[in-house]
Amino acid sequence: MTPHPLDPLSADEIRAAAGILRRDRGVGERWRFASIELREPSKATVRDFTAGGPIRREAVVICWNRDDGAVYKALVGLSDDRVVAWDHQPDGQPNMTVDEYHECDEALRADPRVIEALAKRGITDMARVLIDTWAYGAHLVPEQHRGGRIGWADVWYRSEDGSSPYANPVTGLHLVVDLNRMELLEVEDAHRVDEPETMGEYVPHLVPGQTLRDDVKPLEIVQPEGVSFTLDGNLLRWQKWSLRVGFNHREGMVLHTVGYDDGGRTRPVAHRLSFAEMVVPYRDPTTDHYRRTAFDVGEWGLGFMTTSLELSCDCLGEISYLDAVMHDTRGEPYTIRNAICIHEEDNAVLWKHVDAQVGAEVRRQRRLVLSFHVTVANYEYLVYWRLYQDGNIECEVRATGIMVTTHFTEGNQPPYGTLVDERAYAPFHQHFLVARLDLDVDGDANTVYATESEALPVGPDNPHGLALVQRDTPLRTEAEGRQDYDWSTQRAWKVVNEHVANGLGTPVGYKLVPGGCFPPMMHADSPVLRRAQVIGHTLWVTPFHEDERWPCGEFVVQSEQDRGLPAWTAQDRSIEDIDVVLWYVFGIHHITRPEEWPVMSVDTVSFWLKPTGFFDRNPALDVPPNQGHCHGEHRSD
Ligand SMILES: [Cu+2]
Repeated sequence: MTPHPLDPLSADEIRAAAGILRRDRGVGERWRFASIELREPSKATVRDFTAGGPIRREAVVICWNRDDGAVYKALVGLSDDRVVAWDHQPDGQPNMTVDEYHECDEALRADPRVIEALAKRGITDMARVLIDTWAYGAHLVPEQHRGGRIGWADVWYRSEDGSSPYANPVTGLHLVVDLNRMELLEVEDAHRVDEPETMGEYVPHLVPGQTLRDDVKPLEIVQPEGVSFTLDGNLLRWQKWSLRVGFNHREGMVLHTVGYDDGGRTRPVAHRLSFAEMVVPYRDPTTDHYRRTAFDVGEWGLGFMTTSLELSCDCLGEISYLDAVMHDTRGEPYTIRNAICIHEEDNAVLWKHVDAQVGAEVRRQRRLVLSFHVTVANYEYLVYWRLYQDGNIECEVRATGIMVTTHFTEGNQPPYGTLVDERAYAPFHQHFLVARLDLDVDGDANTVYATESEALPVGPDNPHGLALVQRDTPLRTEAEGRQDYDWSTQRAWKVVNEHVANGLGTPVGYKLVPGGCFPPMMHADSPVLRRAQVIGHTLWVTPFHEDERWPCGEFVVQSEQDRGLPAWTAQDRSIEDIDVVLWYVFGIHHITRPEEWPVMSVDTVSFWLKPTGFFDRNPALDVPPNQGHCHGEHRSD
């Protein structure tokens, strides 16, 4: 493999970054490392890099001292073994960590007050109890604990060993904990509900009377001559596409330098594609749920939450995997085996026409899929980026896992969810995902246009009222860049390079075709919306700035207000003919269903990036026919 400046940090580099801070900044035993990641090289460095050239490696580290709560952000020079910057962060709580989650569960299960509260409910086997710690907004932290690193927790229990904890919520019992001292601060024993007879198990031997279907025959994917892509380190090439695969603790998989080969020249499409935030507000104001707003990217990190993928289960066929290197709060690296799956899929027909003389001319569509899966407590998110032979890029997210449920007493079902089991409802909630799309369409001087259809009024030129025209409106400033989906005009957004024309003489572009967008449906003064103003619009556009990465702010744990997009865009900078970043908000408005219990089949949403005048004609004309009779010349009659 050829090293590249965009390669994620190795285990040795992570260890070195932590070691340099321990040595030079007195980072001791009572400290935790929240994150250690590559400081990505500038665009110019990436553009000018040639294989074998010198590489300067730097790590960005967030760490804090548990004794006084002081948070620091460091830039560590790995190439020259020194601390380049060491900045105190007075108003930030770092991301939640895996170590805290486990330590908190253990500490609270051993606490006499928790044991007592559970005993009152008839639960005495503490080995079957799971305590799920959540972060929350500053406005919800009890007054007397403000300023600390505070979590709140739900309690769940397994009815037998190996059964699902999420099958059995301990309704009405919540804990507030100081995460730096690992100390229980409050036991909120709000109310008790007599346990209903629910069935929340999904593992076959735990489902009463479960027999599995016996009519599912094997379906295998075979590629006898191997795959059509190559992977050199993190450089991936497939069907004229090329890109670099990155990975970090917060965004999980990142796609860098996505380009398409056009007549021997790699034309840039995107500099960087990733998920920059996910906001999941539960829309249930009752005691059990009013704190439940997750920021799965900013609080927990899609990288930290990534799980290993298994052949023939998660991905079918000829698979290449990439591992990911993460770290614990002591700065010790560990490897997530098979974190990213790369493979080709057949996707039915690409194009087809049947002509009376020639017969059928058909091409199969093939796509290259890069995916990773995360598990955040009860929920799974499966992320798929797909490249197509005709220049399309599709980003799909599937949500699965186990819904949060709560029990209620007969006749008292809250209206904020759906009945899914006996006296058990699953609260409504929303999953807002923010895709950060740093597009570079044939270079970085781009302008975004809102592109909309307009039906013209009836008139002499339009006697039947049929005339439809397309209006393209340039978005010139950040204020204009705040856009909402409009069903009535089929609004989409086109990223155009005015300096490059296609063979037809029109400027080249890529269109963001929206999908899965929905409004926040939240009062303007809602403290949740104040922390996540990004969800107030479908699209935001900013001029590229390397420090502008997190739409709800760098530190979202216990945040009061959004210090990301609303703060940056308040400058109302020009976004015309410049290196632009698109922030696309989509996701799932999750109105829960009985069929999603006790385990939820995937709920799928996606959006597309489609070449729009980027090519002169269909770039997939040259896709060869499959063997078989899908090609006119093979006609037998
Ligand atoms: Cu959901």
